[in-house]
Amino acid sequence: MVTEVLLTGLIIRSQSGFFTVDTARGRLICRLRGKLKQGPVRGDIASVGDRVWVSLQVDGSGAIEKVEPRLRTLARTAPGPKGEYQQVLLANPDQLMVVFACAHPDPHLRMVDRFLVLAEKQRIPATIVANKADLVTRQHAEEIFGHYPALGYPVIYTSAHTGDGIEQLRGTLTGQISIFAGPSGVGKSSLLNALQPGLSLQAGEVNAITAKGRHTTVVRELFPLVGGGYLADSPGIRSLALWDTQPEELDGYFPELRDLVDQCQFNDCTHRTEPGCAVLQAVERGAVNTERYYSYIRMRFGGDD
Ligand SMILES: Nc1nc2c(ncn2[C@@H]2O[C@H](COP(=O)(O)OP(=O)(O)OP(=O)(O)O)[C@@H](O)[C@H]2O)c(=O)[nH]1
Ligand SMILES: [Mg+2]
Ligand SMILES: [Zn+2]
Repeated sequence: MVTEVLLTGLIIRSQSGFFTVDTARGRLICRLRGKLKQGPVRGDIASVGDRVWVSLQVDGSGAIEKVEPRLRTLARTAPGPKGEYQQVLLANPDQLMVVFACAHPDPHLRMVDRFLVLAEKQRIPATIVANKADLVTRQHAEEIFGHYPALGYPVIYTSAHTGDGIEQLRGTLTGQISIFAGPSGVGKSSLLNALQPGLSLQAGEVNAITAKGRHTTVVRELFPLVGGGYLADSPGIRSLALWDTQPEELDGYFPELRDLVDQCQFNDCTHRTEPGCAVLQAVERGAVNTERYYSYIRMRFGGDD
């Protein structure tokens, strides 16, 4: 009887059914064992960021025998032919780096807040990267992003051009599995390159795929960082729909509202016109940021972003 040698590893690349797995014995190109594909498939079985067990094959490749349960998942639930399907954007991210530019393009705070809600929903810690800080004064940048740290979202002001803030960014990324997400043109790939020259060339291979006419981002590759940890780039996202979020859930995804809503006079309060609304009172006395309040209302009741 042959005892199989099993290695643990991390999927760092996925392409057309082939997975590159980082193991203690180097990188292995692996395929998924057929047995893993049996049964009803409700989502991606293996994806970049998954921790897996791999058996060595005689030809030097590997076979993925087992996928560890995910600690967290950056995913979207999409309607599919056989019901809902969980499309994994990145498995096991430690943090979501929400990248926006201080200018060019001007930051769209409703969109920043959508990313933060997505992070809250999936229980992924989020940090805001305010890039292109060279284009505005620090005071102006802080007028835009200054209210976020108090909500639990650190802000790192960076410039991929001058190098400002890059060391701080590097410190936050080291040892973690992180992903850059944000609109197009804000400098995600430039930051990657500023952090580790050469990476952004490869990052050009990252694809956006189209599902049901909407663009979404699937991470195809995690880049190992020299100081430890991994970083994923992603193509710019034009709009961020929160497919499977119920309006009432939103209260829980705004840290500054979470505890307030219980104090509203009516327990079905919509926080728009009701008397005795603790949220409106907090907005009036300046305890809740007006922009954040409007983001909440837009997300809950719709309206143009
Ligand atoms: N002034 C200034 N320009 C920057 C900075 N970072 C990036 N840029 C410029 O902004 C443009 C877009 O940069 P990218 O790195 O391609 O932006 P991206 O976020 O990767 O865009 P997508 O891949 O389309 O999502 C390029 O012309 C960069 O040179 C910065 O810190 N300051
Ligand atoms: Mg890019
Ligand atoms: Zn209320």
